[in-house]
Amino acid sequence: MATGYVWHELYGWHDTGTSAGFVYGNGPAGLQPALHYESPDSKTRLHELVAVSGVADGLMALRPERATDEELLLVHDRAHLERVAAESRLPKGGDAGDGFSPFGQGGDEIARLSAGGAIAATSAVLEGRVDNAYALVRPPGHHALPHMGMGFCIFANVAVAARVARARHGVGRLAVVDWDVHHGNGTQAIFYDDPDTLAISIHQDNWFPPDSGHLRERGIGAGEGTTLNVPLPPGSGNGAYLAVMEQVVVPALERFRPELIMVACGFDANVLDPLARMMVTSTAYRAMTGMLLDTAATLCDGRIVFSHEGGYSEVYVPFCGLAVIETLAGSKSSVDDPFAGLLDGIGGQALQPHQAAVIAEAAALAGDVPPAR
Ligand code: 3YP
Ligand code: ZN
Repeated sequence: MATGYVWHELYGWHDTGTSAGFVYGNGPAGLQPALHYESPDSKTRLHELVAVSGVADGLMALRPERATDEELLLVHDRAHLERVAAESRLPKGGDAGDGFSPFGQGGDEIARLSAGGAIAATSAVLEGRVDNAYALVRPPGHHALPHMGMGFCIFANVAVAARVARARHGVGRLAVVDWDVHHGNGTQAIFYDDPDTLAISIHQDNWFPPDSGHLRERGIGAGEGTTLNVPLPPGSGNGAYLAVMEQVVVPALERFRPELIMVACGFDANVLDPLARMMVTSTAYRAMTGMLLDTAATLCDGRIVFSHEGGYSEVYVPFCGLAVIETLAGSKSSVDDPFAGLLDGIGGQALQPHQAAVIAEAAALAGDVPPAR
């Protein structure tokens, strides 16, 4: 068998247009339009590096299909679907809800293809056609809420695929590990009262969305204890992220014993990212992936699915992504990360005391994750 890999050319054609970074441009107001931060480059260049490195030769290409109404309605309400569809027919497209989530004409179909990519990867893993899978999808999904898109996200790719896994493949307990640098608020909200979904998010403390992703947000009702947030201080690097994996994520997974692990795999905690202030390099992304693979092997027959989220350094995301995909495939290409030699050694990469304090608090909460019965 092999590692499944989802890509579609239309992911690179999702049109976020021009913006002043992430706010809409407005010349007279002083907001000179530039390329939107969520541009194709970090994703197309990762896809091209996967090909050029030869890693693609060992992967099983999975072709996505557009998520259907039936699939999207497992998470979203009909009004959201109708609004996106209507704006997607306009000559210049529209916005999925919060003013931070633009799309061009036809954006509905591309967003459906993105959710469909997460579904294709998940189905291939659950049907045993591949060992594990990476869905290099765009637009991202982890901020999207049932009634609206948010933070560059239109549909909740991972949550939709999770619900499809339940509905179609009989998956019961599943875990989502979100290491995008922003809080996975959409995933959290969707599964907040669900005792069968463990939603873990590691993110930069109180960045986006504002006032979201605190340690105290732990789920509600029957879902109490199945939401776990790790809000790291800005400046956290490889040492902090590896400590989170060791002390929080892996122990929480071992208690919860999911039948499937899904990873909301953003790369915007990387040291060169313009939309966050963390310092992770490909070295830690490789190690974190290895830890999750080992955990999946122990807990759930290796069933693990990665779905791409944010990450905006067009030069560095490809090397971080390659490290993850190589690890999934159990191989190492001849292409080395040329930045790691320098960036692994910069000041602050080791775990700092103020980071360890937050991690210790989260580790205590991980000890309260409801164990599998
Ligand atoms: C959305 C608007 C300001 C920050 C931006 C974050 C998008 C992202 O990468 N989310 O994971
Ligand atoms: Zn992000």
